[in-house]
Amino acid sequence: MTVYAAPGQPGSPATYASRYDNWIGGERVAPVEGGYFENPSPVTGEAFTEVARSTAADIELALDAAHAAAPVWAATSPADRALVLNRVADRIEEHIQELAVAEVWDNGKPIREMLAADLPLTVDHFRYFAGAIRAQEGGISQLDDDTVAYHFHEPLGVVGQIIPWNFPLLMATWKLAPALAAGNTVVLKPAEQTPASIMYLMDLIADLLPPGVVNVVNGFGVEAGKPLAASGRVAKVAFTGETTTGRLIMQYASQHLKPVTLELGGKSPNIFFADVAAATDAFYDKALEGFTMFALNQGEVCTCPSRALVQESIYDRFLGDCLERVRAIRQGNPLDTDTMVGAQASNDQLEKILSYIDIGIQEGAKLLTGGERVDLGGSLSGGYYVAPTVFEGANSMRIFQEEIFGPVVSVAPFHELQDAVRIANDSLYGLGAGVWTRDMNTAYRVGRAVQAGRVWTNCYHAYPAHAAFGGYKNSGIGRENHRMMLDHYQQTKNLLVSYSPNAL
Ligand code: TXE
Repeated sequence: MTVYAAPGQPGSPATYASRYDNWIGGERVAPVEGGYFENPSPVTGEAFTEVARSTAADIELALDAAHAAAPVWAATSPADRALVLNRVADRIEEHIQELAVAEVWDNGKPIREMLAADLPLTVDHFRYFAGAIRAQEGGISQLDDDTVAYHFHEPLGVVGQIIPWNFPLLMATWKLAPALAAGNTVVLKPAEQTPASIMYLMDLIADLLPPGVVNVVNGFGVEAGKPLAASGRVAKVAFTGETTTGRLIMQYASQHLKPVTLELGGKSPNIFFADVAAATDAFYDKALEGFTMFALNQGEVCTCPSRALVQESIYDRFLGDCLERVRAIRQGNPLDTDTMVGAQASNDQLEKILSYIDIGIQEGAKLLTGGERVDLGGSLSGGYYVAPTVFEGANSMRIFQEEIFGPVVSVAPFHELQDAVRIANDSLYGLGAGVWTRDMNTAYRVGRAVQAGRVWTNCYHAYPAHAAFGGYKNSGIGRENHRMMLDHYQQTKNLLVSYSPNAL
């Protein structure tokens, strides 16, 4: 067990400044209207820094810088762009503990996840797109003996990116790496709940990026996010957040006919077939672990497996074993490497989760464990901690239908494969799903029938850079990760050439 010291404390690898401005044109730029807002740490509930509260004027400044940098960056060779991305990856890797502590303090998540997942994935993502852009090829179609169609990839230009607070550094990376690799310059708006670790990163990589290639403007959704998404000076808007906000983003972008990619909410089903109980102990154990994944990152994951469907013949035994496993989850100081579940990212989110727990109880769901705010005592008393919570109920209930975005899972039994698929698809969302079975025929049939962009089979919450990620239905438009993501950040130029010496 290691307990890292909080930023600024003796022995801590990280130190936050007391104030963060915007990052525009390769330097810190104060907000035009001079406003700042306080940024609390979810670990303690205490403010630790203040951050620029930007408006449309700051977005314009950032767009000026991004446009000034765009022609040079677009003309930079893929090999040289890849070099920059690889250097960014190396720098993050060199400062992994520092960034881990910084983000834990800003977001509340456990440090072991930062060290084992978020940051290694961040590093790998930059490296993956550095490789992908070098390997990208255009296409040539021979239309007849004299006529050839060439297809070239071109950057879109300046893109706007708006991200949420659940994985601040990783979400910034999912957006930045493909956009930069493809030759675009960026104006990025972090979530107002977690701006600090991204500003920390910008300081760390300042010398690696040509000025204006990445610009970060802080602030609130309507004040700073809307002018970015609505601007006629962005060629595309990429957004991750709530489904209702995604609808607004699409409306804003439609004014200038700009393409959007939207990664939105989810209510992902995790389906356990009876044969997991007859499998080896190791596999059964893995399935139990798969059930507990609803609490990973405090449930603040768009693919949180927040509905568990268990085949009725193993229901009692499996659920009993799952509950034992859930009660053993270690919740505590997020800076302690033994902690598995930390703090919710904001007080608003804490209250939203608690209100859904009330809704579940009122609509007659059975609370099997958890269901309360946790007071960890001492300096952590003001932090935003919620106990991992398991409800039993029916899929028609609000706690099965609406995104809670907390460590809450709602469980129901199913009879046979068709029931599992029907219940799984009885949702407005379609982002992720899980299937647990030793029968690969069942896994395949369920995997193809469930309406979700990603279906994990006998695993969950893996996010490799080279697997496509994105939603069906109300969970979004477009994909992230995988080299196909480059297409979302590029324009296709077709040259259709006749080499015929003859007149038409
Ligand atoms: O999301 P928002 P919030 C879900 C989750 C959560 C709920 C609310 O259920 O409880 O959404 O979270 C910016 N124009 N998810 O309110 O508002 C905002 O500043 C332009 C799921 O934080 O969508 C932030 O940067 N931008 C999700 C970003 O949008 C606007 C992750 C996300 O904030 C804007 C987060 C506007 N009008 C929340 N309004 C996931 N799928 O991963 C807000 N923003």
